[in-house]
This record gives sequence, C-alpha cells and structure tokens, in this order.
Amino acid sequence: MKTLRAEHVGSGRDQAQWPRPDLPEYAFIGRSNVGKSSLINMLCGAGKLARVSNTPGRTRNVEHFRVFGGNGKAKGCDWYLADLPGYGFAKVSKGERSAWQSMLRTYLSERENLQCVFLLIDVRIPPQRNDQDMIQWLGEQGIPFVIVFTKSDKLSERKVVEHVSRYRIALKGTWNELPMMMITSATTGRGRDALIEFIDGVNRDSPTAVG
Ligand SMILES: Nc1nc2c(ncn2[C@@H]2O[C@H](COP(=O)(O)OP(=O)(O)OP(=O)(O)O)[C@@H](O)[C@H]2O)c(=O)[nH]1
Ligand SMILES: [Mg+2]
Repeated sequence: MKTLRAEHVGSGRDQAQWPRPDLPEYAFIGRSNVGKSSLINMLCGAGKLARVSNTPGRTRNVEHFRVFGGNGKAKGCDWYLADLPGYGFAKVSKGERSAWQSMLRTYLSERENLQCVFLLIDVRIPPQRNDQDMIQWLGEQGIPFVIVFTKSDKLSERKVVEHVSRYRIALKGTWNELPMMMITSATTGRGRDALIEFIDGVNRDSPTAVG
C-alpha cells in the first residue's frame, strides 16, 4: 500500500491563519462524527495525523495537512488536505454552531485553491436535511464535490448497496446528473485507492500545480 507522507501545517479559523493557497487543496466536510479525521488518517496511512474522537465536535478549526507527492522535492506534486469542523452537532451553543457554519461557508466559497470537496455521509444513516442542504448549496455555488460514504464496515454489503441507492433516489428529485459517489471505510481501507487516484487525476489537471 502506498503511504502518503503528510504533515500538519496549520490550524485556524481565519483565512490569515491558513497556508498560502499555492497548492491544490481538498476539503473534508460532513456532520460531526461522520469520520472526516479518520478518513484523512486512513488516506495518508498515518494513524494519528488528524485528531479522532468518540465525542462529536472534536475538530474545531480548519486543520491543514500538506501531502508530499514528489518525495518532498518537487513542490508541484504536493497538495493540501483540509479537515473541517462537523456540522449538525447538537451539543454546542446556537452561537457556536452558527459561527462554525459561517466559517465553513466562508472557507468553501473563498478558498481559491480548493479543487474539490469530499462531503462525507455515514452510510448507515438515512438522508438528512442538513446534508441535503449542503449538497444543494455546493451545487448552487458551483463548488465541485464528491459524496463519500463512510463506515461501510459497519453494514453488510447488501445494506451498503441498499443505502447508497436510497441516497441516489433522494437526490434524483433535485439533480439531473448525480454527483460522484465513493464508498469507504477508515477501518478496512476500502475506497482509499479510488480516493488517491481521484486526487492524483485532479492534481494533474490543476492550474495551481507547478511543474
Ligand atoms: N467502524 C468505523 N468507525 C469509524 C470509521 N470512521 C470513523 N469511525 C469512528 O467514528 C468516530 C468519529 O470519527 P472522527 O474521525 O473523529 O469523526 P469526525 O467527522 O472527524 O468528527 P468531528 O471532528 O467531531 O466532526 C470515532 O470513534 C472513529 O473511530 C469507519 O470507517 N469505521
Ligand atoms: Mg474531526
């Protein structure tokens, strides 16, 4: 298995605290506890890169990780991963929730090097209003995104297929063309190669990549 060399390069709520937008970037978003930080760790093959927790609401800032694609030499092969706070977490104050929400939307609409958003959805859970609102909003903003189902190890394959098609049906009401979907598990590594291949493909076409 190809391991990605990655390091944590920043944490912050404001644009001024984020790394300069000079490399292609990929963001992981989704409801609290869906497995964003776990998927980043799985992708990089590094156990403790991003902080994982049983307590929803663990990630509170935009956490940036730099992935070294060219053995650390060719800057043009490097890219950023951004781990974002989850939405839909009930146990924080209304004020804090709306501050996270607005940080998320500011990040998504203003981060100029953002190539694609991975919107994570727990494959066990039926379609939720806040995920559908986010999908709708990303579509309206013209922000490229992929739906990434997480925790597929928690269901039988039959149920995984059934739940993914339930999602397709829910989205068909508003979308002519369905967004791309991937099935993953941070526990088994399912979907890792497909995700890396996808990112490599976008990086090759990215105007931000140099060399
Ligand atoms: N079985 C299984 N458990 C998972 C998987 N991904 C995450 N988990 C568990 O789900 C919980 C939440 O994972 P996190 O990666 O912290 O989730 P998050 O989306 O980053 O959460 P916030 O930062 O709080 O929004 C942890 O207990 C993880 O171990 C998976 O693919 N399979
Ligand atoms: Mg997290």
